[in-house]
Amino acid sequence: AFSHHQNWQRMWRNPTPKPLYDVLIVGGGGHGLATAYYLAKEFGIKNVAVVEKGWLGGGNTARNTTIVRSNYLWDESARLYEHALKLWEGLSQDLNYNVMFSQRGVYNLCHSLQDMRDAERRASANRLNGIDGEVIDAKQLAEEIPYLDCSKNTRYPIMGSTVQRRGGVARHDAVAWGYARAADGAGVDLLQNTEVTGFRKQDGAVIGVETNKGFIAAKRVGVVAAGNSGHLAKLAGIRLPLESHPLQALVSEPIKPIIHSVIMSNAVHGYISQSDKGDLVIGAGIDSYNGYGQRGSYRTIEHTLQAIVELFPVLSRVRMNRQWGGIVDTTPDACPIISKTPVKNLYFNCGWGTGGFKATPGSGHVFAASLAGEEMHPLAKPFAIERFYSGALIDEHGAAGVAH
Ligand code: FAD
Ligand code: PYC
Repeated sequence: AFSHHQNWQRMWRNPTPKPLYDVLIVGGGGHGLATAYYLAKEFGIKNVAVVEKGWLGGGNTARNTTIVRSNYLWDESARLYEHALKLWEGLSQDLNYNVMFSQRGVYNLCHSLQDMRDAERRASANRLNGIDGEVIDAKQLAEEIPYLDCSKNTRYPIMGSTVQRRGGVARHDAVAWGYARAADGAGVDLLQNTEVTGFRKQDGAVIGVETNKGFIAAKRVGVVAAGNSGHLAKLAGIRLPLESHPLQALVSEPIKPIIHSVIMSNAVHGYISQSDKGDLVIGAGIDSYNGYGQRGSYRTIEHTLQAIVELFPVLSRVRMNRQWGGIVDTTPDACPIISKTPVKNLYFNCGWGTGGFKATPGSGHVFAASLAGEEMHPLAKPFAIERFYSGALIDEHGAAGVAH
């Protein structure tokens, strides 16, 4: 069957590391690759390497459920995620790679009067920031999502929902591959199977990284390692307010199109969309313990599926095909850290927790700008580590897709 699949071109080179880079990115997930791409493309810094301990896009980028939206409550985060959403809207063209961004709408269901009040507040805050947001009642919801149980006979009856119609889903692997190919084309070295094991410092500044393949010197180092960020910070002699938790997802056998949007409920605690292939893509909350194993516990799977069947009783007989986990790095205020550190020339971009896929283009763009200049990008400034000392936290627990 594959006999005619010959002479395929490599998507990117497999280069030998140079002795010195202007910028070295630790972590070849979507955020790291996007950072490298924008450094080369927009900020003219082409002597860049991405160092990845495994394969490109094999971390949370490959493990997430691909929900993209920008309906965050507070100005700081709404602006950052909206910056990302605008980049999503032109990303396939920009990368010349189909990332299958599908703006099919994201619904956040309300099951109580307080949910409805919170929904009104968030949608209003979104609109004040120029972000689309609506609140609809259960009658309209039932018309828009016919198989959703909007009856009064459920344990937690649905009263209404927010909807961000520009939200949706994308193809996660394609995002990593598209950025990787474009970064490589712009001259970035993508160094796979290269694990950072330490940071070399001189006079309080980082001067490069120790890896399983030897030392690589760099003028600036940006760490974008998601669930492993706390560990890397420790190697650099820094403590970050991060906890690493498993977050699971699962997909069903493929079925005919039945769910045309993304539906999330923080009350019954589950969310669902349907991939173009027909699989139902399902998830819920983090596993509560800390850990680095990329799997989770059965209790969480059972809880998740209870929630999905509560929302869509019609799915009760659908069989699940696969389940997996990623390791998410959560912060006390459910917001990322995009920051310089006490070590000169060492930057961290982490703490995206359960919700960083949607931010991939925006995170990469603002991080690249910050690494290229002396000042952090204005959209990144509120997310500095200093907020945990000053108390200027940005509490986005309410807008986080999954509770943690
Ligand atoms: P990653 O893709 O994890 O990349 C980090 C990379 O760093 C990895 O490839 C890792 O191998 C590498 N690395 C680590 N340590 C080292 C080292 N020492 N040396 C070299 N390389 C190293 N977000 C959403 O917005 N929407 C969703 O629907 C959503 N669903 C999710 C569902 C699940 C099950 C999970 C686990 C996460 C979900 N997320 C979602 C969160 C999202 O996946 C992440 O926030 C985002 O993908 C983080 O991207 P990243 O590039 O920073 O991390
Ligand atoms: O942040 O929207 C989100 C999300 C959904 C599922 C996991 N994270």
